[in-house]
Amino acid sequence: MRMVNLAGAQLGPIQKDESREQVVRRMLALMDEAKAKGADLIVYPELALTTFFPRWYMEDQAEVDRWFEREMPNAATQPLFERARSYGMGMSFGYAELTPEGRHFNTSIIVDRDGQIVGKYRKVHLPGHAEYDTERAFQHLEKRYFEPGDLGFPVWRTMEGVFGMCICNDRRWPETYRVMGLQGVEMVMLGYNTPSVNSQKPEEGLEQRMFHNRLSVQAGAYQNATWVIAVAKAGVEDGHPLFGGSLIVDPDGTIVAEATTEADELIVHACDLDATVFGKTTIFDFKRHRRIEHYGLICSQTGAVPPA
Ligand code: CDT
Repeated sequence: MRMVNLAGAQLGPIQKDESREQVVRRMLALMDEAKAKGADLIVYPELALTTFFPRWYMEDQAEVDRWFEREMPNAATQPLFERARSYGMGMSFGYAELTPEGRHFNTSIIVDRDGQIVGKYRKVHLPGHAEYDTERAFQHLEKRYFEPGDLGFPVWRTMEGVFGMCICNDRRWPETYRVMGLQGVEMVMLGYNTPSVNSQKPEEGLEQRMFHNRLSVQAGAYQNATWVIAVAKAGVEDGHPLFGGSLIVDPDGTIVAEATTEADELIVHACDLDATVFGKTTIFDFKRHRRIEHYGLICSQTGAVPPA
C-alpha cells in the first residue's frame, strides 16, 4: 500500500476587499485542522488567494495586475510554505501568475513535503469571453485576463506517487485526464470556482450543475484509474454565488468524501495509490486496448463537423 492522507481544503467566499493575508490565515487554519486529522497532502482551490476576479470587467491593466502574484512564494504566502514544511505536508493551490515577461496565467503548483515547488500547471481550457457581454447576467472574463496554459498536462513523480494537476473547467474535458492517464497519473488535484447559476441558462438548477461536477470528476477518475480530488471555492462573493461540493473520487469512480457546506470546510480521506493498479492493468490496460489509429480527429480539429 502507498498511502496518501489527503485533505481537500474548500474555501468559503473571498470578498473583493479581503487581503491575501486574511485569506492565508484561513488557509493556515484549514492546514492546522488537516494536520490534526493526520493529513500529509492538502489541496486548495483555483485562485485560492483572492476573490474570483474574472467576474469583474476591468480595462486598466494596473487594476488587473493587482490580482496577480509576481513570485511564488511571496511575502503573503510564505507562512503557508513554512507551516506545510514544518508539518511535513505537501500542498497544492491555485493563483493568478504574472511572469517576469508580463504573461498572465491561471496557475496551480504542487509543493512537496519539504516545502519545495516541484510542479507548476497553467490552465489550458479557459472558459468565458474576452469582452464585456451585455447578454450575460454576470461576466466570466478568463479569456480576457489569462493566456491559455503553455505547459501541457505534465505529471510529477513525488510523494511516492505520480501526481498531476488541472484547473476548474479543465475537469469537464476528457482529454485533460487522458493526457495525464497516458503518463500513469495516480492522483489528479484540481480546484474550481463554479457559479451556482449558469449566466446563459439561468433555468438550469443547482442540482444539475452539481451533477455535472460529480460526473466529470468521477468519469475522469474511472476512465483513467486514478484518484481525483476537486476542491471548490464556494459561497457568495460580493453577491455572486459559487457552489461547493468539493469531492475525492477513488480510481473506481466512487465518491469517498464530499463537502456539505459552502464555507471553509475540510474533507479528508486515506488514499492508497496502489488502488490504481487494477484499473490500469486490467479494465483500462491502455497499451493492449487503445486503438490510436482511430483517434486522429482528437488532435487534428477542435470544432465538431457533422457530415454534409
Ligand atoms: N473557473 C471556471 O473555469 N469555471 C467554469 C465555469 C465556466 S462558466 C463560463 C467551470 O467550468 O466550472
